[in-house]
Amino acid sequence: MSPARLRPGIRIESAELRIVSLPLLTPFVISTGTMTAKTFPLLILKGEGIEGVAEAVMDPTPDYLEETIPGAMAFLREVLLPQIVGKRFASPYELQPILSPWRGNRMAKAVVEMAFWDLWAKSLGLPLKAVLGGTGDHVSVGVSLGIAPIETTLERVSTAVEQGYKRNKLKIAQGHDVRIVEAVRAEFPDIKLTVDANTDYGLADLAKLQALDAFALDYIEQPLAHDDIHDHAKVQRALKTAICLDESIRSASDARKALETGAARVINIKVGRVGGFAEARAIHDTCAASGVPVWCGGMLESGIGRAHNIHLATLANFTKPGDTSSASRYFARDITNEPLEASNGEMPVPVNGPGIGVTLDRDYLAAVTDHAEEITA
Ligand code: OSB
Ligand code: MG
Repeated sequence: MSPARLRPGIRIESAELRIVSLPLLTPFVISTGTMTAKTFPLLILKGEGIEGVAEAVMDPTPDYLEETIPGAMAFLREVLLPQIVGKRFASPYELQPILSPWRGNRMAKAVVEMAFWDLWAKSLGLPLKAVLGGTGDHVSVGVSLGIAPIETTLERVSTAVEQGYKRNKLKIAQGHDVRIVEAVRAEFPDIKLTVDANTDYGLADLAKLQALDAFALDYIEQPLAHDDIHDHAKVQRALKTAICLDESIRSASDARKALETGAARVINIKVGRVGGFAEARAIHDTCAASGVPVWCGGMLESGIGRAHNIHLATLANFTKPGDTSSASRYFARDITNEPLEASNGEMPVPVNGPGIGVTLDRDYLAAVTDHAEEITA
């Protein structure tokens, strides 16, 4: 028997690449800017009569990290997808020789790798969590609350607490930090509370960050620059509160450096930011080996990206509540047929079929697609 018959793999016949735009119910404000719509590339890999789906998390402009949708679309269309369409892969790991030689562009690589994980799990008839090595039917989630006036923030926290969310994360920025945290803590003395600065501070702001030590925060997320680890270690040494790194962690090697230098005591894992599930799991394992908890971040994804996040968050060391709250907090209507709604702070793992366990609402997808193309062999 030829090796091809022993491990036939999946031949990728074609790739459908779209740009989708979903209006947000409420503008989402963070230190780097305001989002009024969620615009994202959607990739559908087709082979053996099955479809694997994933969404990419780069922004239209380089706001969160360096990648952009126009750059990613060109890289996917002209470089990555022509390298995989028409070829066979027996597992997602066989994509690595194609993906890893290219510098950076982790979000673009991730969307290809994630769509193939979904395709592969479906070909095996297994839920994505099973091939990733996760267990359980629910994951704990909290909310991420954009920058808003104090009264609005207090109302939003109150709603999230009533709904049973397991943690409230307040977006902060220069001039919008201690007062808002103080007001929320005064009204909610016992809730699990965190802040996310999305890189708005510098070493010169140490006193402002130290002032946050008074509010029993679970962690302060990404206070310093998106590409910094070294200075976070300096700040962490001067704080009681744990630092959680988001933007700064692009790989397992970054996570190792952050843990070795003491730059963080918690890590936020976003599968898109780190280039896919293989790297996300490597970071998870690196942190687990050091006794450092992780949690699953979010990028206001549609039901497709949320489903990927939820399956990932079933891995054992995701011990802190993630950001994958109910889709209905962001969108009037989602592109998936299955509603992804948390109840009492627990998000059910979607299991409508193998793979990611959600299916595309093709009619609504057509209505919210700005651009669509097909890459064939
Ligand atoms: O830093 O976690 C972040 C959204 C856009 C860009 C960066 C971040 C976020 C969130 C979103 O906090 C959380 C969610 O998906 O609900
Ligand atoms: Mg963050």
